[in-house]
Amino acid sequence: MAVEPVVYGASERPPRGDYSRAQSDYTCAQNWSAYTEADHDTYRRLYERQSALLPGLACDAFIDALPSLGVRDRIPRFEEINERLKPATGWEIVAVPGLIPERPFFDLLAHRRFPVTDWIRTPAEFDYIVEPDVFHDLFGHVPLLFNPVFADYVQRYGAGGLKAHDLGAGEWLSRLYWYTIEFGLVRQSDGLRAYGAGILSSSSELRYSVTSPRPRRIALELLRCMRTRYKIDDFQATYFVIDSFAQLFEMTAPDFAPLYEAVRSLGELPADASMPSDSSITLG
Ligand code: HBI
Ligand code: FE
Repeated sequence: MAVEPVVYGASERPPRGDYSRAQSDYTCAQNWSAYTEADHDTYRRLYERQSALLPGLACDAFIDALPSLGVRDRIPRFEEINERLKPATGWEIVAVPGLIPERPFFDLLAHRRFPVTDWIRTPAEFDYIVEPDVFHDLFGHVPLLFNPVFADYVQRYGAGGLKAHDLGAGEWLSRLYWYTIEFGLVRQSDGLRAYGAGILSSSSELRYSVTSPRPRRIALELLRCMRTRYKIDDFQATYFVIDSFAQLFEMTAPDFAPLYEAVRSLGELPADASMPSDSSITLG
């Protein structure tokens, strides 16, 4: 799943999805009865194919949490998931018509409300869709919100995003989102595994990200990550690797303002950059 987190002004037309039904915080109702049999069938087939690919490629925490989504043969009702998610980590999922502007996005995360696109791709888009749909968001993002440490990281990320936005550093913080929450890898005792939603919901990038010798894999370092542009329409050229969600959470404890100054003065790097200070992670 390669999707450019769209950061657009309020004046530009939002992408796919009818935003007139959204409230001022961009949330809308999940009109579950509007899904067609074809929609439910698409979800079921995507879930079936993707869940079969997980062993040895997805991180243990994701595999353990996936059953928390509940039904797998149709698109779940969001309130059914929230009945389990709220008591688990204080999070709830809210329906949105699609990608939303940066600030409201950060604000939702900061308040433990994860925006889940409510429409699903057409059967013709089964293998590839540009923007996140309900399968990407539910299957890719929601299971790890049941993991307390990761759930705390996402909330802290949202709070940091609000500050970043006000400092004009939203784009740099969106790189941290991209290289962790969307395309992050974690080193387990039995090898590299994916935890990023963009990888976990992709039938092709999942295997590629943890087995291909082509991409760079480097230990996550915040400044390096925030300097590094990402690719939106292809597999990542670089994957950033953590040792645990606890490490990720601790790394993001300090105030980011000094980091933004460093990004500003050092400038950005291409997605396939290789720096002498990189700590490369080898396969196997
Ligand atoms: N909106 N619905 C939705 N989902 C996202 O993942 C998302 C978004 N808007 C902006 C965005 N992601 C990125 O720019 C974040 O890095 C802020
Ligand atoms: Fe996503």
